[in-house]
Amino acid sequence: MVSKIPEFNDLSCYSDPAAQVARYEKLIQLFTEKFGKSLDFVARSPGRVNLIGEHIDYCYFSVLPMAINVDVVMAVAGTDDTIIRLANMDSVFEPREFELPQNGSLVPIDTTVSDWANYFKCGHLVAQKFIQEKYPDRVGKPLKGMNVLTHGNVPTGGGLSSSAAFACAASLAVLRVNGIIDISKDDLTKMTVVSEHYVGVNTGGMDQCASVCGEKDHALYVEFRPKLKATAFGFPQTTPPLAFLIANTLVTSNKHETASTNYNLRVVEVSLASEVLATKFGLKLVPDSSLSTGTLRGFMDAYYATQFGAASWDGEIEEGRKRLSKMLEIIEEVFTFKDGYTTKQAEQNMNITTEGFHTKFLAQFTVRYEKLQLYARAKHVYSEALRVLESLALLQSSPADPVEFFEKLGCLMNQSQESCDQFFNCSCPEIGSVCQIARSHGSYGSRLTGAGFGGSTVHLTTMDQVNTVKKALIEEYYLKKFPGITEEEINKAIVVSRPAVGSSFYNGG
Ligand code: NG1
Ligand code: MG
Repeated sequence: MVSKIPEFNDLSCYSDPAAQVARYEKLIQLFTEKFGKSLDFVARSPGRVNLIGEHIDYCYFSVLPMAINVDVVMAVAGTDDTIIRLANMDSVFEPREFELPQNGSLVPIDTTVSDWANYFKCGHLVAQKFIQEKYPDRVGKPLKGMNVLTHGNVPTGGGLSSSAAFACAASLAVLRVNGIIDISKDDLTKMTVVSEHYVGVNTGGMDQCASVCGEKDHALYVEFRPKLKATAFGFPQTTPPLAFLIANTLVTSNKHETASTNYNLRVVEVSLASEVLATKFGLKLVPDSSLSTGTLRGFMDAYYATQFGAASWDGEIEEGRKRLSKMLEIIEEVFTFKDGYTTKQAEQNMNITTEGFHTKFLAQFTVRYEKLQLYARAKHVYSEALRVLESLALLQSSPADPVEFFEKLGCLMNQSQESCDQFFNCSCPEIGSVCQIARSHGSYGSRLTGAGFGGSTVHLTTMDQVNTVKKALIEEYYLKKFPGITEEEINKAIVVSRPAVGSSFYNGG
């Protein structure tokens, strides 16, 4: 069944509708004041948090994120001209206005400037492409002009995908203003997955998928192979209900400055690991990553195809357990240098020349390293993929005892944190302290979320304990580490959320 983007005439898509009333009233009132006309509808899309499955999406192993209770809302009205007028309730983002090309070509984006309107433009661009592909008679004609007033409360720069939320809300608004009413989640996901590529960011797909497909009280099982797909799995309805607390360590890892030793180096190491494994077994991997090399998922499939004539793994849990456990055995044997490979050792283990090695692995991104941690990275990836499967199995098992469920899921989250720290080296001391404090004050499971090296953490707790965890983090982490931090700054750093509804329309007001 194709599921459609839901529409609401009230605020019941939120877990705290009452808290949203004032926000929506203000949005609607301000819209009318600004544009002298009432709005047609509100399009909204939420941020997301990854519950488990870190640094494995680019190896094409499935992940388990959920949409959260903070979102980007856009009050919208179509106009009779071809001008897009953008306003934002946050005064940091000044109003923007631009005219759509009269010949119907896609809206140009200047990626050399960092401007909030670019995120609207990339949402606009992918929506227009979709419209043109679906309705060829609309090629060559500009889309309609629109007035838009935005309000976003997804903290920016905290790993909660505020940019994906913004681009998804923008695409949704553009589609509806231009008469596309029945929008499937699948179509919106597919078009928005590439939207941020137009502002120069090579995102993977988990973020948009979670923002669009989120469902109340459900985690999303996001698969990347054989194709991008999100399936919602419900959390058990317990008393007390579960809650997720997301706490930003406020230690920023500047992704661009540190990429050469952090994110990009990890992408290179996992590709190298897959190639060393393939060489050992005489296999040739199909280029299947952003580096045009093999992936650890690709190796697993190739190994099973040649050894047992088996088809690619289709995601079935029992088969996944078996294959991933086998991978964990294989890496113990193949990677003899447990503490890392020099470039020379890596080359020898791949039968590749120094020149070939550089062109294939080091030319696209700058990376810096002393040793390549092939064993440790592969160990994290395969064990983390297995933990995602175990989490999914747990969600499907509808456990009778809620505490047992929380403890089991929490345990997997804690193991994920340990693996991120020990094997993927993407944690940091601050993440470690935040997790420790939370665990000793009512969190069942605590881990970093997103790329790590700083940034946000996620904690599994229950509604009745969430304030205890929050208080402990404020007293033992935020106030100690950042004396003089304001209440407002703390409130921005901590988000409490239950799994939320993804992209939707609001027609009330
Ligand atoms: P964050 O740090 O939340 O943006 C990044 C990647 C994800 C994934 C995680 C690690 C981007 C936009 N997202 O997430 O795709 O690889 O790191 O699991 O780079
Ligand atoms: Mg982003």
